[in-house]
Amino acid sequence: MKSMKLILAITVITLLASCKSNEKNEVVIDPSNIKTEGAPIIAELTSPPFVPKPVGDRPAKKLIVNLEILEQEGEMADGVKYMYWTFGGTVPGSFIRTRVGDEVEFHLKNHPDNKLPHNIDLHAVTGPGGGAASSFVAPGHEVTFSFKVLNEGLFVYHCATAPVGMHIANGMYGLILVEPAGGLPKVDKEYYVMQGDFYTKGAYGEKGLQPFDMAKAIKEEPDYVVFNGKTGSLTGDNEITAKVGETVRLYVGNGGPNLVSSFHVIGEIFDNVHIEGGSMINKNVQTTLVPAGGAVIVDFKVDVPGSLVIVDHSIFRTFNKGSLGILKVTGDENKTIYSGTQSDNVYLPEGGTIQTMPGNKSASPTIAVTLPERIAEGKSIYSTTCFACHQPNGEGLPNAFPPLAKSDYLNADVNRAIEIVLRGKTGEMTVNGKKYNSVMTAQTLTDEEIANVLTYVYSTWDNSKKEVTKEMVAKIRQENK
Ligand code: HEC
Ligand SMILES: [Cu+2]
Repeated sequence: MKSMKLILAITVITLLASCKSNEKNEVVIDPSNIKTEGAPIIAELTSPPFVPKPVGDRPAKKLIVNLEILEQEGEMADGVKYMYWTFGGTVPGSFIRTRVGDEVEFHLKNHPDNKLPHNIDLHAVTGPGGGAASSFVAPGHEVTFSFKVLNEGLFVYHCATAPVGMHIANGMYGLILVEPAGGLPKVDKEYYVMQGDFYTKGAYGEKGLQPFDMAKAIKEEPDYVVFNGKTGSLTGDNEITAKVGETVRLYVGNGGPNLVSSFHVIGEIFDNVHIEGGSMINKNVQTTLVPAGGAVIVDFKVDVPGSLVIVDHSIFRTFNKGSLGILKVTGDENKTIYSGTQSDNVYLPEGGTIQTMPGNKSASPTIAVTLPERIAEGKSIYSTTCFACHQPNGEGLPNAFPPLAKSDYLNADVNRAIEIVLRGKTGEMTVNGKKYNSVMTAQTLTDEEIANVLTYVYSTWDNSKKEVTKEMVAKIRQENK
């Protein structure tokens, strides 16, 4: 009996010695004293926009991370190729999910086909260079280092091999999440979104393999600002989804290398934001800053159906450089929360005159000769110029932008369509039985580009397959000057 008490007393004393009190006098366990339990486990790694399963209530463990560096060509935008350097074959790199107290045994492999040495700096690591000092690895080699996970939060990792800026600019970044003991509160959907800025020799949309442009990177003038490594990574077939009534958590990182992100979801309010990925929670936030080399965790409940648009609210980046994604919410309407349009009157702040879009000149020198080439060329013009209003599949937006898909108005008169793209259009029109009265800006495109984009539009979405030539456009440009 006596000896039992003694053992108990000793245990309590040792426990207290490894704990300390915070300001509120609650006992906090020093994470460096959390013991790992059971056999080591291999970390599940995922590609964006997905994240591994939550840690839940598993104890701290020895966690083995196997990450492979791959230098590989990918597509930044339609027809725009880029040589990405990646952690795990994607930009951003594989998502790593841990909990406080884990002992991570990190295996970093540099694929033998790669040209350069690399390393990794994990912002979740307490130690020189965040691991960079111990992880420098040549092509065809593997290095191993270990660290104890001490601080909870969402952390960026990145390559830190000279020239550091260039390795990051080529896509060498990702996120590592450290959950508290017991895990983060449960939500219905979780996604991984990471912003990055890219610097190419050619202008936005210019075709072909685009080399990295160091001068633009130093001036901090990116051609592309995108989520998950490329334009369109979160639109069309790649949209992320949720159902009405579900809670959604986004793990949002910013690889930079240069720009700070004003992260915003159009049509939502963040219920909770882990500011800068740490433990402080802000509530009811519209736009949150994500520093370069930083992250945030946001969550919100989706209450009504629709397409929520994920943007960097430095808004030219969104509409002209690619930082646009969609969270598609399906389910029943709730007219109390959102009524839909109750009345629609035309309001034209600039007096309704047609303006010209400042030269978003696609410097594309490609000369399309055959019909398939012209359609392909037209498609890329469409997806950089027209899609923002007429929508990716030509479906338009009710009361704002008429559809180009199966459009009776379009198919009825090709010369009128040319005229509209050439000079813009305002005034009432009826398309497929619905009235529109808005303004389309004149598009600063060459005769050839107009011919190609219209040929593309006519050849898709059940339209009349009419072919538009640059001579037809030139004639109209001459006629109604
Ligand atoms: C800034 C938004 C915007 C952009 C960009 C835009 N349009 Fe439009 N477009 C409109 C609006 C608004 C109308 C309806 C104008 C009106 O109500 O008078 C329209 C009408 C049209 C019409 C006639 C109506 C129909 O549905 O058939 C055609 C054809 C058309 N646009 C083609 C294009 C093409 C091709 C491009 C890209 C080169 C383009 N538009 C880019 C906003 C835009
Ligand atoms: Cu590198």
